[in-house]
Amino acid sequence: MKPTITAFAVSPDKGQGLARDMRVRWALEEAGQDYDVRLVPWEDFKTPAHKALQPFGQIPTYEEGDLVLFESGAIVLHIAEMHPGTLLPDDPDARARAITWMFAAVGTIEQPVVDHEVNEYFESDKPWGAERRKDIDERLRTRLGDLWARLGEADWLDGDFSAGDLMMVEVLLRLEGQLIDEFPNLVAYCDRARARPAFQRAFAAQRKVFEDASKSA
Ligand SMILES: N[C@@H](CCC(=O)N[C@@H](CS)C(=O)NCC(=O)O)C(=O)O
Repeated sequence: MKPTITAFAVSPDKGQGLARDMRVRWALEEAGQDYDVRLVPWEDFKTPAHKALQPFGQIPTYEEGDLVLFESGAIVLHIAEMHPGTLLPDDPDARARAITWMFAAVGTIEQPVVDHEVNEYFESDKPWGAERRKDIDERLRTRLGDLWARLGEADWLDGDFSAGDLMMVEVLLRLEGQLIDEFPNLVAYCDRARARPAFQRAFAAQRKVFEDASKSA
C-alpha cells in the first residue's frame, strides 16, 4: 500500500533538506517505494487533527492504511522492515548493529546537535548564551571526535550502507559548514551518502515543495 507522509508546506530551512521528512523520503527512495505527501501549513501543526497523528504536533508522520507512525527513526525502521534487503542487513547480528547506529544517531548525536541549534536560534541573545554555546560545542566536539574515530577510513559505519548510516548522515548534515568541518572523514562520509541516487531524488522532491511555495507566495 502506498504510504502518505507529512512535510512542511513552507520549510523554515528554505529547502536545504534539513526538515526531517527528508529522512523518510530518502528511506522510501532507497526502498523503491512510491509515496504521497501531505503538506502541513504552520497553523495546522498544533491542531487536534494533526496531534492525533503526531502527539507533539510535528512532522514527519507516516500513514499506511490503518497504521499511523511518528518519529523519523521509527518510520525509517518500519520502511526498512517492510522492504527486506534494502536498508538493513539480513544477518541478525549485523541488523542489530545497524539498528544500534540508528539509535546512536537520534539518541547520542542528535541531542547535542539540537542543543547547538537551539542555542544559535533562541539563546544567542541571552546574557549566558555565548558561555552555554562553548559548553555545547565542547560536548558536540567530543561526540563527533568519537564518531570520527569509529568510522576511521571506512565508507559506512558497519559494513554496507544501512538505515544506521541514513539516520546518522541526516543528523550530521544539520552541522554542515559548522563544527563538522573539523572532521574531514565525517564530511566525506556525508558527501558519499549524498551522492546516492536515492538521496538526490528525495532532496529534489523536498526542495521542489519549497520552490513551488516560494513561487506562489
Ligand atoms: N524526534 C522527532 C522530531 C520531529 C521534529 O522536530 N520535527 C520538526 C521539523 S524537522 C517540526 O515539526 N518542528 C515544528 C515544531 O516542533 O513545532 C522526529 O525525529 O521525527
